Amino acid sequence: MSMETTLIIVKPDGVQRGLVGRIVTRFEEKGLVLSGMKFMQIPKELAETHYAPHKERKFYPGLVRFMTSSPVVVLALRGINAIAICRKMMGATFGSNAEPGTIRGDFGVSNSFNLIHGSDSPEAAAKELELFFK
Ligand code: IDP
Ligand code: MG
Repeated sequence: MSMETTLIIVKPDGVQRGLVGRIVTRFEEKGLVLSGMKFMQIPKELAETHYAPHKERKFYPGLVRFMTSSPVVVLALRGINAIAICRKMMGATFGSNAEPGTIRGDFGVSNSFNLIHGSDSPEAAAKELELFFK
């Protein structure tokens, strides 16, 4: 177990649906420390770089279009095991099968519009934090 910082994005659907406060509250109540937060519209090039590991996937163009379509809220959250804790709190990728009690499980059924992004490893977190919080 180690002290980690992870990158979370409340995606365009989460902002449009007015879920930013409730999502941020869950992380704050868990005890993670908010160490960065900004409201922004992601430029196309940044979205492409952020999702570069999925470049060859069929859903990639649509994912980049979605992530750049309207503003998001980007968070840096710090705590012991923050990366795994946040992934657990987000729930499975697809809203349609995410467990109740998780963010994706409680607030949506869509598979592509799934409210939230969270870094999935220390390497990804370092890369993503550098991209969004230079
Ligand atoms: P994750 O967000 O749970 O880490 P990834 O597999 O890294 O899931 O996929 C990144 C994002 O791409 C997902 O959050 C979702 O928005 C989108 N995505 C993943 N798989 C599909 C798919 O099969 N169809 C449509 N969108 C997808
Ligand atoms: Mg991922």
